[in-house]
Amino acid sequence: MKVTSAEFLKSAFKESDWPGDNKPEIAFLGRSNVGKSSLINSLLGVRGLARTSSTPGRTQALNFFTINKDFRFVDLPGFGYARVPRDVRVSWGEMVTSYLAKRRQLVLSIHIVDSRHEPTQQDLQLHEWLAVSSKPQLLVATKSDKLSNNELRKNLERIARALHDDSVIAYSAKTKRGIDELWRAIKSAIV
Ligand SMILES: Nc1nc2c(ncn2[C@@H]2O[C@H](COP(=O)(O)OP(=O)(O)OP(=O)(O)O)[C@@H](O)[C@H]2O)c(=O)[nH]1
Ligand SMILES: [Mg+2]
Repeated sequence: MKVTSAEFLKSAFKESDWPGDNKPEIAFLGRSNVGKSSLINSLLGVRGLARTSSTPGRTQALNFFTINKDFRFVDLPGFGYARVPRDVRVSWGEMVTSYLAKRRQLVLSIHIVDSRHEPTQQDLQLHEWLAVSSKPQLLVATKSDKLSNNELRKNLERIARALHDDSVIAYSAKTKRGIDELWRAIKSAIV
């Protein structure tokens, strides 16, 4: 995919802020600090478009980006950051589940996990929400550059087993491993 333009559109804190037109949307979900924003930036080849931070749990809104004036990426808030206050955590769940359940523009959800770690209870829960939303979903294991090939292979098997999904794509925002495969999946979702 040739990216000719990538623009930040808006942050949405509530449903009435979601964009109203019919452009298809690809959602990026996962644990706080897992590398969602880095993955978006690396896919688009734009540094710093989606904000990356070393302070996890910062992003508490849905962030919409318009790509090629044609479709959108949606960077969803990360979950599982312990220091987020309880009421914020509750609204996180509501924000994400209502987006997944209601958003008719959503054509593909990309669930991002850390290739180094066993999926958490919340990853399992997210995986179930995605299954319930009955829209296409894709599992991506990022930060693969931090593992040897042997470790990566073992961990991919473990992730596939834990989430009952054996089509997991190994990715790295640093080396761009997996970028072609990921773009292929996105392209076929938006046509
Ligand atoms: N080595 C390596 N580091 C990565 C990769 N992806 C992300 N990181 C690092 O991991 C940290 C978190 O990345 P973010 O992209 O901000 O993660 P996030 O999921 O958007 O975090 P929140 O928005 O806080 O939920 C940053 O320090 C990134 O530089 C990767 O593929 N390889
Ligand atoms: Mg982020």
